[in-house]
Amino acid sequence: MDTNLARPQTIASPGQNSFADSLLNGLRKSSKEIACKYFYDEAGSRLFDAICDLPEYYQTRTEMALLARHAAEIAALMGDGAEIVEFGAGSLRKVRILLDAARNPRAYTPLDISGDYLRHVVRSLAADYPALILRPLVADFMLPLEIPHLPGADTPRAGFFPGSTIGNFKPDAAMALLRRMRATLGGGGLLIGVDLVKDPARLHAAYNDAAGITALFNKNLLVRANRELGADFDPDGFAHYAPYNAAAHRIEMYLVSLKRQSVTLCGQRFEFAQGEPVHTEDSHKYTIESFREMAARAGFNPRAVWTDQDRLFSVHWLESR
Ligand code: AVJ
Repeated sequence: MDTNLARPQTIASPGQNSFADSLLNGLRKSSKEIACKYFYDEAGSRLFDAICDLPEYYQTRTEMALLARHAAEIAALMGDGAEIVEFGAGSLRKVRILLDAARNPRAYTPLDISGDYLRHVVRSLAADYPALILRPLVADFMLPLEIPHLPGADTPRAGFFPGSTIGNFKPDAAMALLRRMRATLGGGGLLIGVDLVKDPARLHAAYNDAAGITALFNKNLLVRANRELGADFDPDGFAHYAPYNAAAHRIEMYLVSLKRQSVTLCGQRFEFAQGEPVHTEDSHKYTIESFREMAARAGFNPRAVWTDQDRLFSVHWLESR
């Protein structure tokens, strides 16, 4: 392994949109909101891992089973000697399935806004894949992004965006993101996991688990603001509320103020009425057809799609055309 390439390199400045700026802006709006990307500090990432193991949360285990079952076919579509580019802090368990099946993968390039997370990725993969070039890049994949080419012969790129993270974006933004990914991949394909429209009761249960882990995950935004920014949120003064909006095909997550209260953050006071919602996340669901249509509008050629027997989740291989 080339150790020069293993140190996370910063290729965009993710610092501009800090938690403090984003939170202040979101709470000043007439409909208050907190951006969902701030869920994932250390405690939040641990809570998300616990969500993935919940009996009600079918997504992670269904996607992993699809990747494992179709790994050989996926590897053939990715081609020989590819550079696998992962968008965002993915799960190492998922990428290992790909790396183990891939044909002579040349490089693994994880993009993330957290250098700490990337160092952890490199540490855990380097020993098991000695021939693989590890290219951790600190970058915000929401911004247009040009990844320098690896030295030597042209290496085909294969994108990886699992976990239905695409669902966090409204359809227009999701399409714009797909377009940017397509540009970054420079002719390479994209393997992407997408959660599917299904019985609302099943969706509701997945975001309102009996053990209350999703509620803790949601409230961790407030706990994080208290710890990192010295805010004085009372997490018990807010309720986790996650209804399924069937017309918009999405779970919407909120923290609802249980009383009239005020919170001080960075020297500013924010008032919350009793019953006032703070929007924290959207999780859009697609049909296989509606997702393929969106991918086509983003300039991809939707090729293979895999789903489970119960049609809970889908994994798509999109080619650049
Ligand atoms: C990681 C964005 C796919 O939307 O299901 C889980 C995050 N939020 N439970 C999702 C999440 C509440 C998750 N994604």
